[in-house]
Amino acid sequence: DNGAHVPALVIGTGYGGSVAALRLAQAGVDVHMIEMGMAWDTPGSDGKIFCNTTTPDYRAYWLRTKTKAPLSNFLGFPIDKAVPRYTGILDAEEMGGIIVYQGRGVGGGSLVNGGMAVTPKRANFGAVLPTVNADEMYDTYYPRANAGLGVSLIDPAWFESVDCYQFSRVGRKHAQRAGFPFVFVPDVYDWDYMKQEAAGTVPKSAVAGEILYGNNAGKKSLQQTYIAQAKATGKVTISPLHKVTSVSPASGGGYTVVIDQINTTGDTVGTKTVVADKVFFAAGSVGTSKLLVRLKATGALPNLNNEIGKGWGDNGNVMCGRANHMWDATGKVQASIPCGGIDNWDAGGAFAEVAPLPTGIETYASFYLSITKNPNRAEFSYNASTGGVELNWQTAWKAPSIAMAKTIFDKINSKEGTIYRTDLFGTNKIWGDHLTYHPLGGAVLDKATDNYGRLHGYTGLYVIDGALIPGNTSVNPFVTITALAERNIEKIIATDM
Ligand code: FAE
Repeated sequence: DNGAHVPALVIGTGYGGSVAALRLAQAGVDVHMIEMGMAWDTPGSDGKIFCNTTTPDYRAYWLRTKTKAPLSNFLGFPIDKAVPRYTGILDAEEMGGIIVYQGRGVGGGSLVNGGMAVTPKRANFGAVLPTVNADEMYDTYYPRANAGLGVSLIDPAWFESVDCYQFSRVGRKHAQRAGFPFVFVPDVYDWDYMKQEAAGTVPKSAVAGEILYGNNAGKKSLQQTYIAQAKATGKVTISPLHKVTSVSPASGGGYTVVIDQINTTGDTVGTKTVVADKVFFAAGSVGTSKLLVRLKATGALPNLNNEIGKGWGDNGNVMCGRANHMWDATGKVQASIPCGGIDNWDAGGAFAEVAPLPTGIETYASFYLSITKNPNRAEFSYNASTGGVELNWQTAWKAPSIAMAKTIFDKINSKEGTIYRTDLFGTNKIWGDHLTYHPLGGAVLDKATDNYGRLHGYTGLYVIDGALIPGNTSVNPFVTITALAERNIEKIIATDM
């Protein structure tokens, strides 16, 4: 409420924010979470909370009048269509040289993502978070994060037989014939539920292609895990459709936090001011970076250091499709949850997820999201004339990612006698090099903050989300974001609360 004084305020309800809220509440601290997106707990007129990937409606996009699907074209036809402007679930945020996809709502990215829950190989961890003790992470915090998130593996026997993973078995065959290891990728999807979907005994979600705009069943988003546990403590309050616009030192100690309340068309309908003893920035890599860069530049938090806004990367994301021969059909029905990847990280700098193309028709296409060791890093800066925060990433900076992904797919194509699809990202365009699903960095651990996320320059301000991670995790990022948050909040509770 306007004028309230709260012990701990968390900006954002994604992975970092949910971990912070749960652990603070368990330690007896009252927590208020502020979330600009919707609660996503009420069905629409079709009886469903979320819309399907193939039929995006008002619920699909964050304040857009036209959809912005990651795959823009199919067989020569543009896919995007008009939708009413609404505080929908997926934000396709255009940052100049890159579109950054992010989840909006209580649960953040966990609402829209594929649920792929991957712990980096131990040998690669030193490059991911060089100042963090790897023993502690692999002995304590990765296991804690995996347990908290509800991570598990597909039943390998079921994988071999079920129609909806034919695309993945074809992906495995092609990988292995070209000499690459295929690895199963753990997920937070409830695999027993998916078995029942495939058997036709429960309402279908993944098997009906739900992903990107939310899953109506089966996926354990943060709403079902960390946030459910946090609410059960009775010490956590969540305010959806509230957006933090300012944080600055309060005269009597603590921080004044200014919050806009918005409606479902994105208009501000009220402004509230609260004072918080501690503030946790968990607005995601882009959200946290944009806030901090603006607050430093405009004099609200002038003592933040010069590392603010730096060290941003795209986790090397790049997409492509391959056209298979007619004898390598990938299946009309494809589960929207990927379950396998091609690991060429050490030799070629690429880890490629075998991804579904849940179109409902046979496409004879194999589709991949590669995570690559792209070394390029961008920086956020404040534009005083527009009042906006910009990111200097350039599309051409994806060139190393394409070269790394080609170490896998050129070899597969030459072995199979196949070619790349050129119709998925435009006309005559092979590479989806215009986007990322995995924004990381902007307030890097041990640079903008100390080694536990305490922001330099201000006591009681913390970063606890993907902004801490310097641009790459070698695999999908949310398990690492969660594990790092578990590590940091434990230290913060022990020493600062
Ligand atoms: P995040 O989850 O983005 O949460 C930040 C929250 O803060 C959001 O709910 C925002 O609405 C909210 N917010 C922002 N600004 C404000 C403000 N000013 N005031 C109030 N609230 C605000 O942050 N990762 C994987 O590991 N495996 C996958 O399979 C995977 N698939 C993905 C698929 C898609 C389509 C997308 C978009 C992402 C995917 N990711 C995946 C990435 C993953 O979801 C992402 O790394 C995490 O969600 C980031 O967690 P954070 O806690 O940093």
